Amino acid sequence: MLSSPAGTATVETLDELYAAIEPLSMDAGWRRTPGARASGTFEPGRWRYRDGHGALESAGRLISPDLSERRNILLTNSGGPDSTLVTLVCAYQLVLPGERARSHRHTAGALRLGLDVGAGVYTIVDGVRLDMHPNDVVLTPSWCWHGHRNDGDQPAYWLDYLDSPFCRSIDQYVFEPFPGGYEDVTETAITSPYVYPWHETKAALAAAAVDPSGRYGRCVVLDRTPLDTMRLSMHALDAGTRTVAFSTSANNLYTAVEGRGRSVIDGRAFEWERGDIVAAPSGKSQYHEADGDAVLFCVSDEPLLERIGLLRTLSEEKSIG
Ligand code: 1HN
Repeated sequence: MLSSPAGTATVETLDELYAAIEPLSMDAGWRRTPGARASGTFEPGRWRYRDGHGALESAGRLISPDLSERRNILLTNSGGPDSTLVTLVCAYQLVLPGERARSHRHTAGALRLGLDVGAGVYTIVDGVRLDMHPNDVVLTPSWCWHGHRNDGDQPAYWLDYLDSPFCRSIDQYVFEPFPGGYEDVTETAITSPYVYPWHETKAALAAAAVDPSGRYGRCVVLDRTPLDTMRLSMHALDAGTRTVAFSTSANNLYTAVEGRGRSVIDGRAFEWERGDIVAAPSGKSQYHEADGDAVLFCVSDEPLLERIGLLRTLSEEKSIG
């Protein structure tokens, strides 16, 4: 027989029951409205590179990576202050000429897209120097050591994408500083499974056929080194293209790499140009319009949802309830 020292079996009213179980860190399930914690708290949004660039110019005068680990500006959403979408966070980062940002590693997987990056800018991943150029995508998969350096004479601006909000949500965000702070370069890679150079992506886009669903333009998936949590793809939209609207349970971050246009997310139009980010939260309808020839980079949490059996893609007519 279980005994009930706190008197939970003997109370006479519901209020007494609530009072009796509260100090036990328990609550009555029926006090919560069914569905009240359903998803849908993340807002569609758009962040401008010119705003991120301006903030980083100021940050460049006010803070150094020695003090801050990283000089970055996070793109936040009212759905969660530390994330851009529920599983993903995006940030603009600046490394000034001559600067280095310490090496560290974390369980979160990360990648970068070069924006304004001159010569002599690189990330050191597990001792390997990976040079970054504009529009290159450079991976630092989960638990790889990584630090950044700018040996050139131009400020380097890029975008970071991480799955850290997902890792935190399942209590799996572990962070470790590199012993001594700075990892030495032991090897310089000409090519690397972690780098998608823009000249290769551009050539692949030029050769790609328009996807028959009309949702993605001419699409190239960057999957030489597939990540467990993020799917990366580049989408070339020829001038005047309007993609076919769809909604998906995946969370999608679109970055304008080239050109101008707009994305319509859940009926809201967000204009974009190079370096701008548009966030399409799970379940929201989405399509894009390109004014001139344009390229969009998409970072999606599709592989994560696929693995747990929750990836659903719906056409425009239906919506995810
Ligand atoms: C991080 O480690 C980097 O290593 C960039 O460059 C952005 C945003 C949130 C958490 C960790 C980097 C980050 C980050």
